[in-house]
Amino acid sequence: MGRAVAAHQVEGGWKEGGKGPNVSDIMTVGSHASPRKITPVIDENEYYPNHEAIDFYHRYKEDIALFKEMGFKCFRTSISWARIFPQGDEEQPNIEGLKFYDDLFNELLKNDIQPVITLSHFEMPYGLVEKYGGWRNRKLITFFERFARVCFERYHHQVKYWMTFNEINNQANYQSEVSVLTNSGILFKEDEDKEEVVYQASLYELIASAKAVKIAHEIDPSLQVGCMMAMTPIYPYSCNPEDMLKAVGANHKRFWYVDVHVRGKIPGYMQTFFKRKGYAMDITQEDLEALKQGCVDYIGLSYYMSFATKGDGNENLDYNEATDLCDNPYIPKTKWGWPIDAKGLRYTLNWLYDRYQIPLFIVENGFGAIDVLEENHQVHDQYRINYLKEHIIEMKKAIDVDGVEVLGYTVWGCIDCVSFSTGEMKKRYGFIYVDKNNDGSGTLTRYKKDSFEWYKQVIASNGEKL
Ligand code: BGP
Repeated sequence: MGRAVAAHQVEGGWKEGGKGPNVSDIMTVGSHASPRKITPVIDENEYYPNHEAIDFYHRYKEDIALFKEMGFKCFRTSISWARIFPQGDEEQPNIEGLKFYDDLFNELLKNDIQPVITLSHFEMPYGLVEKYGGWRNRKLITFFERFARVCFERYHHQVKYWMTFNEINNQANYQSEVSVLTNSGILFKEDEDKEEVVYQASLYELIASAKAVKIAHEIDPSLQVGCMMAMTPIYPYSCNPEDMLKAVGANHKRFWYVDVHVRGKIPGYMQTFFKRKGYAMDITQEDLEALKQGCVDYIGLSYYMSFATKGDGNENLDYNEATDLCDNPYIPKTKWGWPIDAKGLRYTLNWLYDRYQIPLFIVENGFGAIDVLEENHQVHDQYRINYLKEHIIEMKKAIDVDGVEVLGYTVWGCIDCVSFSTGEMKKRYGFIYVDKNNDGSGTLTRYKKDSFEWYKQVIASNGEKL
């Protein structure tokens, strides 16, 4: 048991150690009501939360001491691709960037905390967007392979558990410009078919992921490389067969990525979909072979919520994430409109394990809330404890009753960090409060929340004492 973060949401130091700008560095602060702005050129009048984030780049030793105190067994973060290849297309890596992660991983191991690492967690060098158009360009496969090889060679003694792309399926919502930019480095052109562009980029990423898995196993057969899915199961609104079928189609569109990662081939329902839409996907025999040879060892997943959908008579079971979801009357929502459904975690673990029969690793789950720092520097976040407790109970049922194989559980945001979707600091997940506000003000001092002591005993009892 442990916790998780991502490089761009905690590190800051956006220009330090030779790092180049990455896609999250050009996004401003938004809110649930208004999305983050994407500014291809840095605008001096805007505030960019990821530039300093919570300054983990300079304070990681202090933070790891707190993780140790909580008893973390593992800690998930990512490697900032732009620290290693500042523009993305260099032949040689940036040594100072590599050195930063040597030190970070050593510090974790010194404290008996195993690093669990994602290669690309919603970030990539912005140079790859400007020069190549991001993952719309096949050349990215080679750049990613190079990045992956450098990381596996350098860190394979320190890191055993890896993931290739964070929530690769988040771009199934291709209407969200933030999701598309952070997943695949794409800025849309006017009048292009967004869906087609995103599916092609996804295919290139899946090929790159498979090649990375193969490279990892060649370098060190003991490495475990997983994929990482945003698992938001889509329930049928009712037992009406129309709703049931619509949900089948919706889950296909959201989770076809897992089929490719685990089974090493493009599922039939996607092949017929591409044909029907007239999408001429660029995929060669060699690519298909690469997919077969790069099946993942485990499925990493985030679980925050479930969705629901209603049938609409569409014979092709087409699904559009922006328009085809409906409210589920049985479950409440957070302030940011995220449905809270602990039983959905048990459902998801069963669904995945029945289908793929390989180990699962819950690498994100958590509760984003507005916390209040009291005058005595306490934060009473019982709501977070309740949320996590309910989810851990359901995870245990999936393991003990349903026989699902779960490798681990890392809660999102051990320490408050920049929200991915809105860029806000006030959407907090941590057990450790960071004094920093949405406009960047604050001392960056760390304070323990009530959930800190609670999670400490959860880890110590391996989930027995909740
Ligand atoms: C996941 C991402 C994380 C993270 C988390 C919480 O989708 O992998 O990077 O931020 O969600 O989301 P948010 O920060 O938008 O509340």
